[in-house]
Amino acid sequence: MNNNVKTDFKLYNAPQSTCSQRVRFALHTKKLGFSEVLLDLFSGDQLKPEYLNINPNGVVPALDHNGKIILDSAVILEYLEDICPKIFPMRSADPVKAAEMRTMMRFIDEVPTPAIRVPSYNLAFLPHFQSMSEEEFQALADSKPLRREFLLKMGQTGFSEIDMNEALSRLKRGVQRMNEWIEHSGGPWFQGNDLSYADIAIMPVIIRLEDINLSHFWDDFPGISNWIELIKSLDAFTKTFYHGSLLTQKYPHLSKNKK
Ligand SMILES: N[C@@H](CCC(=O)N[C@@H](CS)C(=O)NCC(=O)O)C(=O)O
Repeated sequence: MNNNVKTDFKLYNAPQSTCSQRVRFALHTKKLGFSEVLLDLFSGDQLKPEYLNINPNGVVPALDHNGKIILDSAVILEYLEDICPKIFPMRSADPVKAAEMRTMMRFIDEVPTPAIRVPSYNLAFLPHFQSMSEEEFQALADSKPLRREFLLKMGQTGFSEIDMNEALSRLKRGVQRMNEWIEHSGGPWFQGNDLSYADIAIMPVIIRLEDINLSHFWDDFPGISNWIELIKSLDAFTKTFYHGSLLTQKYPHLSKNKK
């Protein structure tokens, strides 16, 4: 711990939220103690006025550091590096390498991260949305500052096969790009020998793919299997993915889809 940093961190997050998992992982890796406020996304805690005061986007995570609110998981990761650069650095001091890492993170947030929401929502939330009246569903969509159109596109019948195939194609492109990064750097991580925030940014997407039985996406990429084994061996991983953090642990009916 950097002696100048007071460890008063409060993380508003949700166990299965992939964006929250990024931040929990980084906090654990840097050994920054934190308290948690767990939100139930299913029952809409993220849309309550008291939380919207903290994060007007109505999504998790949000980090409260000594009363200062930091929003957006990718921003929070780099914030942690800025305030605590000495313990387990995960961003290179070389500006070119740091820029390369940020380019990877932009790609991750552009392509695979939004795509993983499509199968996740169809699997986890559809039965709940189907049980709502049309008015209730419209009201729920209207209450979401960031995801109104996403929810309306999904509708109460779920994302169409076209939408699902599009998402799966984006996820496959994410996996392919990840493989290129590992091959280009020589691995085991995206930038070589050191774990970076780019690895952390995609990690929850990969774990989700594995959880929903799509790990065959990297059958031809041993570098990715090795990357997964390595990340899972870290203490921060076990702490981040405590029981209940996987979608199939929260919604046991999904495990039936598992081979
Ligand atoms: N860009 C934001 C996205 C956050 C986000 O989408 N969070 C999801 C969980 S991973 C959420 O809170 N969803 C609640 C909802 O859609 O109502 C970040 O990375 O922090």
